[in-house]
Amino acid sequence: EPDFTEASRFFETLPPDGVDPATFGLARGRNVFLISLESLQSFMLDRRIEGREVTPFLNRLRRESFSFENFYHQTAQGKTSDAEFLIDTSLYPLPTGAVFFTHAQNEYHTLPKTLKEHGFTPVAFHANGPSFWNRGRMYDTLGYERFYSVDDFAVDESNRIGWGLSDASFFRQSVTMARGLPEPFFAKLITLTNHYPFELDEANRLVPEYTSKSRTLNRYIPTVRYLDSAVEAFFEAVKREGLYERSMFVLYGDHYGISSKHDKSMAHLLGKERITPFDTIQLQRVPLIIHIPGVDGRVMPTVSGQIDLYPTLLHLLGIVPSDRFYFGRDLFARGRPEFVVFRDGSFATDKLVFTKNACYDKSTGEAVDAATCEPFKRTAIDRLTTSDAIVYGDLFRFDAEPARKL
Ligand code: GP9
Ligand code: MN
Repeated sequence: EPDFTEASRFFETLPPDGVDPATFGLARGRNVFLISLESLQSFMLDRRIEGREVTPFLNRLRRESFSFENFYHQTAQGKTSDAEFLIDTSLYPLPTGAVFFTHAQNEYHTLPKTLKEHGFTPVAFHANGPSFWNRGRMYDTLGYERFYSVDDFAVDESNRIGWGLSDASFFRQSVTMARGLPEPFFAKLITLTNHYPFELDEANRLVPEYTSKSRTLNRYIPTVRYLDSAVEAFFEAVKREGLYERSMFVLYGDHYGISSKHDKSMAHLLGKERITPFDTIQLQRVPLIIHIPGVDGRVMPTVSGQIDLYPTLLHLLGIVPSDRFYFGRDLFARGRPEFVVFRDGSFATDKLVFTKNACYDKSTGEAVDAATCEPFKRTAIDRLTTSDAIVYGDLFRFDAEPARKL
């Protein structure tokens, strides 16, 4: 178990990010809309089901954005909240349980706190109660100035779907509230409609259900289509409120929506014979779309994960982090290693995937000699154990001077 000194030494051994001057500060001074797309997996993008596009708006948006094709979620049992933790702290979530519940009183170095130091107003919008995932407590710890929870939204029979407030109404009401914030603001918005069991009324069903043996997968298709239309309406609202040009938009999928229980139907949908452990890892890819109005984007093949967003967003905002206590790597950095570590010790590089004790060649999906993956195993484990020691031991409380320069 490393102590604080050893943990900080670990960070000191990480090579510095080779800052790309062409993208540094591209979104300087803009508001940030960080949008969690509930249960959205990348395999839905650019896909037609019975001839109909499932995510037409996101497909268009992607072409005018930095669109990451090999971006993976890294969550475990804490689901949505684990994704939030990865992004806000650039630490790994815990192997079991949800860190939002178990370590909400810890000291963390966070994105909202850093942005606040640079003049931003950090707030969160989510139409669920403050006790869900212990957000009420944890958002304080993470440094959000205000949490607009279900109590701040008008919810009635007309705008309720599945778990609660519909995404369309959630976005509309959130944008109105965001309009009154001191700028620049950092607004995290967490959607909800595309959540298991993927319920949707007839009126909101823009495409028919899929037809397979999995009712879950069948229902997922129209709720994903609905989420896409809600995001489109969100952008229209942002434009109407005059916030579009002076904002940056970061959209990410929080975690999978379709578990391995549905592999047979998933194979059917993907036109594959079966889903291998390699495919399962590749199915953990979720969208990451960074849209900066007025800036041409491009497709970004870099192998990456949610943990990388913290340094990436600071880079785009032109902010140099004042410490190096984070695991992520700026996704625009030069010479950045192509590497993503999953919570269970699985990992992916640009060429390999390691999972369930087998090593796969990414270009073929075939298992190869386990020794090929060996050099990365230690690094993956070191990261996870160092991160866990920080969380379990609340090690950042020993960092006397949070803004310490390394
Ligand atoms: C609930 C929402 C969904 O507030 O974040 O939680 P999940 O089950 O996806 O973690
Ligand atoms: Mn979720």
